[in-house]
Amino acid sequence: MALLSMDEDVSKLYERSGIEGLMSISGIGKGLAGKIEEYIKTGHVKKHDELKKKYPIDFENLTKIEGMGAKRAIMLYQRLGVTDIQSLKEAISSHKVMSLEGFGEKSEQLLEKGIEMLEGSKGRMLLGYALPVAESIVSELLGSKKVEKAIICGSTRRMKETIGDIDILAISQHPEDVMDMFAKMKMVTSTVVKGPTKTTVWLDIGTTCDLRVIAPESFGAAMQYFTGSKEHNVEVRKIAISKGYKLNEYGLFDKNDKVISAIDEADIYSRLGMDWIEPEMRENRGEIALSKKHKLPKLITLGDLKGDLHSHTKETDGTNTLEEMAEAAISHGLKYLAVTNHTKSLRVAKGMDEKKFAEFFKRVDALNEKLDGRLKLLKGAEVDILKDGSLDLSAASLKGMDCVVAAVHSGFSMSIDEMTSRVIKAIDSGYVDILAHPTGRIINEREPYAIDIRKVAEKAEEKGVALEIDSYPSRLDLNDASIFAIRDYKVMFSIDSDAHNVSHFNYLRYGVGMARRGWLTKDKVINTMPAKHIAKMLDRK
Ligand code: DGT
Ligand code: CA
Ligand code: CA
Repeated sequence: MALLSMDEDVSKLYERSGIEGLMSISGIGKGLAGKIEEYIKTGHVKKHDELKKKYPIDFENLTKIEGMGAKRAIMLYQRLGVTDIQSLKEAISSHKVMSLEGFGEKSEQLLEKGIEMLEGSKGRMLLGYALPVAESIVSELLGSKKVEKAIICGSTRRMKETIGDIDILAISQHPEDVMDMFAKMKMVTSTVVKGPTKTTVWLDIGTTCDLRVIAPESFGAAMQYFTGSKEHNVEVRKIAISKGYKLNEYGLFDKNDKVISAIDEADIYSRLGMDWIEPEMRENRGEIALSKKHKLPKLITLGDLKGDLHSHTKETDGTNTLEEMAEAAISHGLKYLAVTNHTKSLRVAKGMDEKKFAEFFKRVDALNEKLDGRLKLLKGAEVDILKDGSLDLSAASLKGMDCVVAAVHSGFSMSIDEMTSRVIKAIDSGYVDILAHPTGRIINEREPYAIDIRKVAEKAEEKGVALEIDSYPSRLDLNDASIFAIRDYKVMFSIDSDAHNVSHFNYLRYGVGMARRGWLTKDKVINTMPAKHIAKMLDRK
């Protein structure tokens, strides 16, 4: 997981910074770093090879289940003969796992859930992996003289958190040449079907991509159709029918099949008496009625973000220095950055204590002077919300900070009431500015913990605490559905990168995507505020 979320090849990191570099990755300690070093040098890990020889166990897939490490896999093999996911499922359904020492009923249920998550996730890929690849396919297509236009459609254009496949639309007078070129791109591993209008290929990232080539006059209609969602399209088509028209991927036609509109997407909506609808809103959640009444909200855009209020450095589980993170934030056009390292309870992330924060903040002050207004660094922490709802740093330490981000990192399996009170107690403390990744889910890996987000939003509203939209591709937390549910509350949001690396500021667009899917406008998001006002905004006393 930690390795997957890195944008840099681990071997490059190793070349540059050796075993220390490896250990700077979140969740990787000395033992694991040693094994990675061994793998980079020799292409093998002796311990792993030995284990594989000794036990006929499908470690690779079994350890993808949450809560399942090699040790447990071996134990399950020795006691129950479990070798793979199928045999584990059988052992679970006959309740053999819960009777084992060290397992119990709860861990049996957790394993069962873990398997469901793993299997349910099959085929749906994180937007954060798919979108950059879709963009590089589009730019390669556009690089060819034979392609007039190319655009991403489908769930990727709608910025859904996960995508089933990538859909791309292109205009060309030479469809066959374009399909040939597409099938030969370096990210393509095999071709599923190839025709002059539609080609489907497998990509090396593990998903498929549909390319459709259409005539120029149908571009708008095809865009509208292939952007979806299906549910949205069904409603739009009903409106067309009610006006005596026909709408399909080729255009909007009258009853004599005469084309009314086809080349331009906005014009098609307009001919139906509607305003053009942002792709992120096309989910049939009420956008069609608003569009007819010309009352669509003006959604927040990436360009509206002026700063980032959640980031990490090498001092805890980030991979870059404070100076490097500051420069990266500047190059992403940000005017302020809160540096919010982990606190002491989070040992896996080398969490810091009060003294370490004080020392670190001296460096932040010094760098702020040097930056001379190019970027304003805010002194902060991502403070752990402990099981009893108290915060993992002293009041004095928290009081001195510009931006306190609070988060749950442990004790996930509480009841909804317990978890809601725990988080509300933290919000009530008066020291918190932002509640980070409020549901704790990791897409395809960990379910959100049980929490009453409406109650949390009410308390956050009362105390002036913002709810985070964490932009990390595997988090996207709050997600679009939660944002949508509380969009009319007065509570404010903060769209943060949670950057652990200089490249992670690129993630902000995924958080913005969630916000847009939840219909948020710029005035609901605190970090759209200019640098000179943010300190006051965050000043909670
Ligand atoms: P995905 O790939 O599961 O993340 O979701 P989409 O929305 O990208 O779905 P996909 O790839 O099956 O199809 C792309 C778009 O094409 C979809 O959003 C709407 C349109 N579409 C596909 N099949 C149908 C259909 O049977 N009826 C209608 N109205 N639209 C369709
Ligand atoms: Ca798709
Ligand atoms: Ca598709």
